[in-house]
Amino acid sequence: PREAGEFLVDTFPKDFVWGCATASYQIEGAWDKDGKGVNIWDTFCHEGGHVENNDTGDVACDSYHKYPEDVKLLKDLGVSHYRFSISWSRILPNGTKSSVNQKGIDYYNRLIDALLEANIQPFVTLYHWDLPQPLQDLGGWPNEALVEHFVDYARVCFESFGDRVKMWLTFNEPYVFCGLGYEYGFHAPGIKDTGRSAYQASRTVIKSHAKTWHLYDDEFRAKQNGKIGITLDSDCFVPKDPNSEADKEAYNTSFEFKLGWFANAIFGEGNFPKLVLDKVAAKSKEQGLSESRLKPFTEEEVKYIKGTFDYLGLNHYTTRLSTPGYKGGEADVCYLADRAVEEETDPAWERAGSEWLYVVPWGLRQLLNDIKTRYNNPPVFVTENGCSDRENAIDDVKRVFYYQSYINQTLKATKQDGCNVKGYFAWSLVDNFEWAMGYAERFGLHFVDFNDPERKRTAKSSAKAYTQIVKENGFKEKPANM
Ligand code: GBH
Repeated sequence: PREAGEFLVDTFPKDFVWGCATASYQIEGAWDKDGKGVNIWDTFCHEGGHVENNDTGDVACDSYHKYPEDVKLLKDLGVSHYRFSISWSRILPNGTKSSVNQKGIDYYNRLIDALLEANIQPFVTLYHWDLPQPLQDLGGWPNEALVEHFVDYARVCFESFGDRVKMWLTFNEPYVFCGLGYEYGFHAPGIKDTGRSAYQASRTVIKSHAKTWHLYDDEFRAKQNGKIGITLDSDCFVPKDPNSEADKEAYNTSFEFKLGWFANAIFGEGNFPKLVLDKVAAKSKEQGLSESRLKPFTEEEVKYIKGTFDYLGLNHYTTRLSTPGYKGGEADVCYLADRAVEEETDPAWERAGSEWLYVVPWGLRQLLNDIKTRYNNPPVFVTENGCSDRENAIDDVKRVFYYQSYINQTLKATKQDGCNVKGYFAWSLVDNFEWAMGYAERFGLHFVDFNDPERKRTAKSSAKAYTQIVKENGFKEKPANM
């Protein structure tokens, strides 16, 4: 049903995980401290012309120095877990295992120990978009040589932190960093090679993920006893006209070209979705190419990749209405032409502070149900969900509503629909560097004053609302504003 329905007063299962999420480049700052190497976001920001206001992550929230304050904020929220990412360039300044930087390892040791001291469990993402520049100089993710480098880096992380970190994620949102990084060029490294590089990058990323999962499984799991998955992002899609066969097909195409692109090989039947392979192959043929621009995995690769997960991390923010179409030119060679679906919005939907973000709480419930149906109900952590503003609001009533309503839909999916949801992470703990939008869009439960050298943090109303949800493990009563 395309509506929120009645508010559900109920609680989550006893062992449900509550947390907040951040990412290294977005919060750490200290871009050149203690031996850290340069990464693609350092380069992209310093180049200028790519980010609103030419903002950079040079200082960001200065969490490299202020992490004890972040830990205190987490403790005050009452969450059991903190999802953060490791900066590859801090650990391996030139990207490869020939350059281990002990000072970088020390930083994450301090952070992890401070978390555990506060009884908060680390949930660690190995890669949240900040590729070491020297590896981009080799071609970046479209170059399959990166598989070995990623696995080397993962090994150093498991060896250094795996005694205390029990929850791992290989990648954050490959759809975004392959697409925005190599197809559209809106994100670092700013490459616009439509219809090819993002597809190639996706092969490297999926192989890197699988090989890292096997590494953990073969060499670390028995001793360290942790778990490892991947975080994928997806909007919820629905047919624009629920009664139109063409729109229903478009909904399926949207799904397969977004979540399916990365999920099908790992969580699904194996390989890229047949629909995606067929569509890209057909377009490639039309374009006179002898080979498809998206190369399928071999049978051996399919077997090696399939099932390489302990859980799915899901980042979700918003919803789209799918209908067939492509507004570009006949001869275009690109992802959007391959997909040939327009993804629209409903004028009735409330908007947030980001161009792309519409507040559609029921979308999360539907997406969780889609995942349950399509991938045999895997364990899912909602590893990001949240809402932006451009008003610098401390009394952020919209964000309060967003969390209450999206979490209530998560509760319905969990309790009423039987979706295997294990935890929920709010994006984000603090306002931070919002990629191409710089500091103009804020997602934090805590306000950060970016003009203050101390980067003072202030709890917003949403921090209080989230604290209550966490404390009640759901909703003991309907919130007054709902
Ligand atoms: C997440 O991406 C990221 O993991 C996180 O780092 C980020 O801060 C957070 O969301 C909030 O954005 O207008 O064409 O440039 C969510 C997926 C990817 C959705 C970028 C919006 C912008 C598309 N987002 N996308 S475009």
